[in-house]
Amino acid sequence: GLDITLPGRPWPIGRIHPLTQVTNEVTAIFSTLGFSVLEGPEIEDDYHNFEALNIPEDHPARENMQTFWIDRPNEDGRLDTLLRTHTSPMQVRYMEKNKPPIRIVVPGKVYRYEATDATHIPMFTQVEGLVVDEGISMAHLKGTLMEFCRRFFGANRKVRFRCDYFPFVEPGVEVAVSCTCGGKKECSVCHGSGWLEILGAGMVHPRVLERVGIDSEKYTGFAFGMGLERLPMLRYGIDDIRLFYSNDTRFLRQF
Ligand code: TYR
Repeated sequence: GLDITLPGRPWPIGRIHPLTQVTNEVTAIFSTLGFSVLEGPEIEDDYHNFEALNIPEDHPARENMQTFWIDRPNEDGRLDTLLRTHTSPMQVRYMEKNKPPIRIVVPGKVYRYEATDATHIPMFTQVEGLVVDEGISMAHLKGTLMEFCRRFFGANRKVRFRCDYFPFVEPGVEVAVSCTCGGKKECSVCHGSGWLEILGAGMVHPRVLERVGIDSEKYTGFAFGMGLERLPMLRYGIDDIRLFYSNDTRFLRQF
């Protein structure tokens, strides 16, 4: 007979990966601020990843971006194809095809040839942002990024702007948010500094604009690039970046 009191069989259901959740959350915040969301290629060329971003062949900034080159020489016998080391090449690709006003965010994977440890992995995720229009100033950069931090982390965190250097911006800044521990030595998230760096940013260098044919006398812009893994690490106190890529369901189930 049919026993209608038998419980149903449970279906194993998946869930959304914490990094996908954070990507969606970040892009949703920027959408409400008027940004469009798009993606770009992970296989890039030297021109878009470096040259057009004001990082010429012998520039020391290349050393900070240990590159995975693809073993396929161009007509000149030189290696030209690589796995993008940051999402910034999408600034160039977008500006090649679109003229101001520009307001975009670009999430995606990036690759660096580095030894693996609790805070470094050879593939990680960034979100790039770019705004170009008439009259864009550092005040727009600050206001936009402060508002992002407020919405993502809540109103109780402090936000710190400090000078930093990136060849494709001038001036350049680094943004950090205060750690919830208040700066305890034994904190596994900030290691006692009380601050967590989440992104690099700055006013787009006039040379970057000119190279894509945008008049840098008429238009100015700001850009930023944030490390996406850092956001949930800071928010939840996750102390090992490798957890995001090891597919341990005991970890993933918690989000
Ligand atoms: N691309 C930089 C990096 O990966 C981050 C960055 C992005 C800095 C945009 C400034 C900027 O305008 O380190």
